[in-house]
Amino acid sequence: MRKKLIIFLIILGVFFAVGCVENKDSGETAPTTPVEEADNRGAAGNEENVTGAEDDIVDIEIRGYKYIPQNLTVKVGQTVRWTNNDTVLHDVVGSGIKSEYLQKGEAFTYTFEEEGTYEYVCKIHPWMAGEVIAEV
Ligand SMILES: [Cu+2]
Repeated sequence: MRKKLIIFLIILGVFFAVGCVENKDSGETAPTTPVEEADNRGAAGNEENVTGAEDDIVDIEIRGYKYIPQNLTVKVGQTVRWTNNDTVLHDVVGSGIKSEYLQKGEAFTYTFEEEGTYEYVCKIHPWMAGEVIAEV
Protein backbone atom coordinates (compact mmCIF):
# COMPACT_ATOMS: atom_id res chain seq x y z
CA MET A 1 0.00 0.00 0.00
CA ARG A 2 2.75 2.44 0.88
CA LYS A 3 4.58 1.71 -2.36
CA LYS A 4 1.46 2.54 -4.32
CA LEU A 5 1.07 5.79 -2.43
CA ILE A 6 4.68 6.74 -3.13
CA ILE A 7 4.32 5.93 -6.83
CA PHE A 8 1.15 7.99 -6.94
CA LEU A 9 2.93 10.95 -5.35
CA ILE A 10 5.81 10.66 -7.81
CA ILE A 11 3.38 10.64 -10.75
CA LEU A 12 1.59 13.63 -9.24
CA GLY A 13 4.94 15.39 -8.93
CA VAL A 14 5.76 14.72 -12.59
CA PHE A 15 2.42 16.14 -13.71
CA PHE A 16 3.08 19.23 -11.64
CA ALA A 17 6.51 19.66 -13.19
CA VAL A 18 5.10 19.23 -16.71
CA GLY A 19 2.41 21.76 -15.91
CA CYS A 20 5.02 24.30 -14.83
CA VAL A 21 7.07 23.76 -17.98
CA GLU A 22 4.01 24.24 -20.18
CA ASN A 23 3.12 27.43 -18.38
CA LYS A 24 6.63 28.73 -18.91
CA ASP A 25 6.41 27.91 -22.62
CA SER A 26 3.14 29.76 -23.11
CA GLY A 27 4.59 32.67 -21.15
CA GLU A 28 7.56 32.85 -23.47
CA THR A 29 5.61 32.65 -26.70
CA ALA A 30 3.02 35.23 -25.66
CA PRO A 31 5.24 38.32 -26.05
CA THR A 32 6.07 37.44 -29.68
CA THR A 33 2.40 37.35 -30.74
CA PRO A 34 1.63 41.08 -30.34
CA VAL A 35 4.71 41.91 -32.42
CA GLU A 36 3.48 39.71 -35.28
CA GLU A 37 0.04 41.23 -34.94
CA ALA A 38 1.44 44.71 -35.23
CA ASP A 39 3.42 43.74 -38.32
CA ASN A 40 0.39 42.25 -40.01
CA ARG A 41 -1.76 45.24 -39.24
CA GLY A 42 0.91 47.42 -40.79
CA ALA A 43 0.74 45.35 -43.97
CA ALA A 44 -3.04 45.55 -44.06
CA GLY A 45 -2.77 49.29 -43.52
CA ASN A 46 -0.77 49.61 -46.71
CA GLU A 47 -3.49 47.84 -48.66
CA GLU A 48 -6.09 50.16 -47.17
CA ASN A 49 -4.24 53.16 -48.49
CA VAL A 50 -4.49 51.73 -51.98
CA THR A 51 -8.21 50.95 -51.83
CA GLY A 52 -9.41 54.08 -50.07
CA ALA A 53 -10.22 55.74 -46.80
CA GLU A 54 -10.14 53.94 -43.46
CA ASP A 55 -13.83 54.79 -42.96
CA ASP A 56 -14.86 52.51 -45.83
CA ILE A 57 -13.60 49.43 -44.06
CA VAL A 58 -15.99 47.25 -42.11
CA ASP A 59 -14.51 44.69 -39.75
CA ILE A 60 -15.49 41.06 -39.33
CA GLU A 61 -13.79 39.31 -36.46
CA ILE A 62 -12.98 35.60 -36.62
CA ARG A 63 -13.11 34.28 -33.09
CA GLY A 64 -14.15 30.98 -31.50
CA TYR A 65 -14.63 29.39 -34.96
CA LYS A 66 -17.17 32.07 -35.86
CA TYR A 67 -17.38 35.07 -38.14
CA ILE A 68 -18.59 38.03 -36.08
CA PRO A 69 -20.92 39.37 -37.32
CA GLN A 70 -21.98 36.31 -39.25
CA ASN A 71 -24.35 38.31 -41.46
CA LEU A 72 -23.31 41.72 -42.63
CA THR A 73 -24.81 44.23 -45.04
CA VAL A 74 -22.52 46.74 -46.73
CA LYS A 75 -22.74 49.30 -49.51
CA VAL A 76 -21.33 48.43 -52.92
CA GLY A 77 -17.75 49.64 -53.04
CA GLN A 78 -17.20 49.03 -49.36
CA THR A 79 -14.24 47.00 -48.14
CA VAL A 80 -14.59 44.33 -45.50
CA ARG A 81 -11.66 43.22 -43.37
CA TRP A 82 -11.64 39.79 -41.74
CA THR A 83 -9.21 39.47 -38.85
CA ASN A 84 -8.42 36.09 -37.35
CA ASN A 85 -8.29 36.26 -33.57
CA ASP A 86 -8.14 32.50 -33.08
CA THR A 87 -4.87 30.66 -32.57
CA VAL A 88 -5.88 28.19 -35.31
CA LEU A 89 -5.76 28.95 -39.04
CA HIS A 90 -8.92 30.13 -40.79
CA ASP A 91 -9.69 31.42 -44.25
CA VAL A 92 -12.51 33.13 -46.12
CA VAL A 93 -13.64 31.39 -49.31
CA GLY A 94 -16.76 31.54 -51.46
CA SER A 95 -18.73 33.65 -53.95
CA GLY A 96 -15.53 34.82 -55.63
CA ILE A 97 -13.83 35.62 -52.33
CA LYS A 98 -10.66 33.71 -51.61
CA SER A 99 -8.21 34.51 -48.84
CA GLU A 100 -4.99 32.81 -47.90
CA TYR A 101 -4.86 30.90 -44.63
CA LEU A 102 -4.96 33.53 -41.91
CA GLN A 103 -2.85 33.07 -38.82
CA LYS A 104 -3.69 34.69 -35.51
CA GLY A 105 -3.66 38.45 -35.97
CA GLU A 106 -3.63 38.30 -39.76
CA ALA A 107 -6.27 40.10 -41.78
CA PHE A 108 -7.78 39.75 -45.24
CA THR A 109 -9.62 42.50 -47.06
CA TYR A 110 -12.12 42.28 -49.91
CA THR A 111 -13.93 45.09 -51.67
CA PHE A 112 -17.50 44.38 -52.76
CA GLU A 113 -17.75 45.98 -56.19
CA GLU A 114 -21.02 44.36 -57.22
CA GLU A 115 -24.44 44.15 -55.65
CA GLY A 116 -25.36 40.70 -54.37
CA THR A 117 -25.30 38.12 -51.63
CA TYR A 118 -21.91 36.63 -50.91
CA GLU A 119 -21.82 33.41 -48.94
CA TYR A 120 -18.49 32.18 -47.71
CA VAL A 121 -17.02 29.51 -45.46
CA CYS A 122 -13.76 28.55 -43.85
CA LYS A 123 -12.30 25.77 -46.01
CA ILE A 124 -10.55 24.27 -43.01
CA HIS A 125 -13.72 24.24 -40.89
CA PRO A 126 -16.57 24.11 -43.44
CA TRP A 127 -19.24 24.50 -40.76
CA MET A 128 -17.96 28.03 -40.27
CA ALA A 129 -20.15 30.12 -42.57
CA GLY A 130 -20.81 33.79 -43.08
CA GLU A 131 -22.68 36.05 -45.45
CA VAL A 132 -22.17 39.55 -46.76
CA ILE A 133 -24.92 41.37 -48.61
CA ALA A 134 -23.70 44.21 -50.78
CA GLU A 135 -26.43 46.69 -51.73
CA VAL A 136 -26.48 49.93 -53.64
CU1 LIG B 1 -11.51 27.90 -39.84
